[in-house]
Amino acid sequence: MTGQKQNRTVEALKDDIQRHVALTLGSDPFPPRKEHYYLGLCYTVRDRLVEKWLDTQRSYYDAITKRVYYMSLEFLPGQFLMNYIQALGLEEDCREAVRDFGLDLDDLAEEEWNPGLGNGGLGRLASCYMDSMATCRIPGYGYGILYDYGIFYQTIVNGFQQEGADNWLRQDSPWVLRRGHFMYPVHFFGRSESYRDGAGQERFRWVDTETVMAMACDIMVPGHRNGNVTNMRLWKAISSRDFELEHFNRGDYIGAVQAKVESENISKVLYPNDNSPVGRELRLRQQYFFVAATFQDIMRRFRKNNYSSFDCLPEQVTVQLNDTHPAIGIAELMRILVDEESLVWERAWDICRRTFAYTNHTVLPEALEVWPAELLGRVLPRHLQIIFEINHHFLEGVRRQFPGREDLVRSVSIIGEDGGKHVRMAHLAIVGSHAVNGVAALHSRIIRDKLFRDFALIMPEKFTNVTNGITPRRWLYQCNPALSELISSVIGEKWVTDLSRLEELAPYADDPQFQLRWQEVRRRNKKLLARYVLRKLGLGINPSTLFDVHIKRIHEYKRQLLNVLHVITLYNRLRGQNGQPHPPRTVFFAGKAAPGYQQAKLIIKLINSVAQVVNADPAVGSVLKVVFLPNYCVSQAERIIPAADLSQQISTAGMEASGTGNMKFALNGALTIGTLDGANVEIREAVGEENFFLFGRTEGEVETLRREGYDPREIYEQSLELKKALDMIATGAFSPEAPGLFRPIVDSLLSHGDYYMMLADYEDYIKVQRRVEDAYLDAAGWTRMSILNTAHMGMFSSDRAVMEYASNIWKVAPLP
Ligand code: AZC
Repeated sequence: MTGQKQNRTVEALKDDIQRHVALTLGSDPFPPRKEHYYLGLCYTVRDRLVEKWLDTQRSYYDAITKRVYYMSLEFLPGQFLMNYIQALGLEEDCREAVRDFGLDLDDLAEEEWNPGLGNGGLGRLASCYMDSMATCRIPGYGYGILYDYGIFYQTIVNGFQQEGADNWLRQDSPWVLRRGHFMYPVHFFGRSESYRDGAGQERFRWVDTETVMAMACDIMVPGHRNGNVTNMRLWKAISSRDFELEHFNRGDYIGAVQAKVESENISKVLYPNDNSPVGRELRLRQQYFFVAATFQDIMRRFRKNNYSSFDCLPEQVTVQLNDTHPAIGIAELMRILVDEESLVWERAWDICRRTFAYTNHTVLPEALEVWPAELLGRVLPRHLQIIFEINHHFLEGVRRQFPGREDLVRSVSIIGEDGGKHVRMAHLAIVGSHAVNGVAALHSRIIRDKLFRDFALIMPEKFTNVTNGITPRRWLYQCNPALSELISSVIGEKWVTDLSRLEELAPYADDPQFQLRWQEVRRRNKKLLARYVLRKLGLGINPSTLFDVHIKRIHEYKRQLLNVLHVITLYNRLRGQNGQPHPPRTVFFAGKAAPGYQQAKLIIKLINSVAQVVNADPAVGSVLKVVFLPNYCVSQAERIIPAADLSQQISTAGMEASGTGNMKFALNGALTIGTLDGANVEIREAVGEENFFLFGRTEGEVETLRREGYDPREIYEQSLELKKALDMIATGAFSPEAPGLFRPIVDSLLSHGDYYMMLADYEDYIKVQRRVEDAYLDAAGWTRMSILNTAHMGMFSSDRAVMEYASNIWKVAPLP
């Protein structure tokens, strides 16, 4: 940009910021105050996006194109301001504009709260895909719920997790545009009534319902410097006016207000469970609420497009189900087509199946959603009836295809019988979709060959894989400016929208000059993280130590406990002072535990207790430090990942569907210590096995061991170091104030069968950790591996993933 033009851009930004501070916020622009100027800047940036957003929406209508509806009960977008500014290419101008007011852009950006509208990987994936759809110009929308309370705010009190309310909308967010004119009624309860239509046909209608209104709230998602802006539409529950009036007419004023409050509870709070559903009525109502509102929006657009018949719905609409949470949509679309539009069942079913596709995100049996038929039938009586009918037609087909195979019929039935009749949502999703995908090659294979084996027998053509991806914009360009600049200085900036270009870095891996610059950037990032830790925890850490990082939800299958066992083992070795010395290391943990998951919460306490003992022991001094960073969220990940040397991806093989944190670390030049699980398998193939620290049993070995009988006690008895570590936990070495506190943890390993096979993988893990240390001592060798990790991560871009969905599943092309 020429100096003069830039000057004009900066002046215009400054004028707008001050105008918004004065006229939008009603605040005095002088003296400039951070909170006001932050919002002033937000509105200024928003103005510039809105125009492009309107253009984009108009272009969809002009093209009468097929649209993608990405339905997800969770999104984790992270902070918006910098993302928007960078997407618009306005970073330098904004920096200068606020500098002229004596403010710093990064400081202002920190004012923003994280919208915690998701739990973990599943929600973050949805947001990466939104970013990629916008950047790749795939016409699509995200649909979900605008929770008043996002994932709880985590503090650590005396080592224990404490949950606080995350009232992120207390001060209205400048990014949420409320659309009071897009309101749809959503019905619940009542009953299904049969009647005869004009032709004497038996039909059904859903009557005597209670109604809640769904109000559209939109958030813009811009593509990277391409003028394209997509929409994420989140529904907020508003009480329906009719509902209130009914009460008023009966003179029941308090009752009317109470009913209003209760109906608005639907979008109040996100369920804070990751990989473990809770079968509560409110949760089912949330699911149907957002599904029903979304389908009214889909139908409104479809009708506007001069449709000739519903048969062309699948040519204009494709719905991706992000796990089974929106799967009730299959019954809802059938209800719309059959009850409201009077289509015959077979025709409606054909349309329905061609419209939906389902992504599975977990094989953990306890994480597969089921709804008691009684509950579903009470909240959604007509839908339960439709599900029974879907099942009836489906099972008839199975019986025709596989005569005499009642075992098969029972296993694939949408209705499960043991422990009371229940609806298996994954079965409904598979039967009602034309494509079913897992999220990494290994995971998709497990789905096809094990979890849903019987379905794969009946409908093999449905099963496919789309390996997850992450957006290079947030997860490199935005979170790691120093590394981005270094990369761009040698290969240009095209990698930001074409990540495969990182391959061009590979020839620099052995270049001593480039290595020095790479090391310098990494050192700088580590210093920044050390400063953050000091600020947050008052704990001084040494940036020249090996930064060993394990950040993700706390879950037994993710095996934070195995990591703790290594930490204790290392601690004991350091105190024993025998053998080879160890390079200094700082072990970072961060993550939330579901509030009802006792074992996970106890693991958090254990980490903090071990940290307390280790960090205070002069015998280990600065050679080992342990840090638990409270309130893990997207913004915290953006700070930690660029500073990590070692990425812990150590789930029990076969249990982590994909993982996406693993990709973020490797992209930023961390080396992975990991099992052959989820996308680790493909990451290792991509970066080269010599640049990846592999350990542990394979998925097949885990299965064999489990089948043939696994005795963790035998391992415990045989390994001195392991025995010592576990005995210390069991006898209160880390909890002298309550010696029995961690007993349940040791019991889960020694008395309850160690389901996650921590002990089975312990020895190998410790060994490979030793190899990590040796490798780290060779700075040039490590740097080489680090560069090669980044260079080979191109295929893990969410742009690649979204384009695979687009061509293989959605059958949509990017807009020109
Ligand atoms: C998660 C998986 O555990 C994780 O491996 C994957 O990377 C992520 O989805 C995105 O695909 N699954 C869930 O969170 N699943 C549920 C049902 O909570």
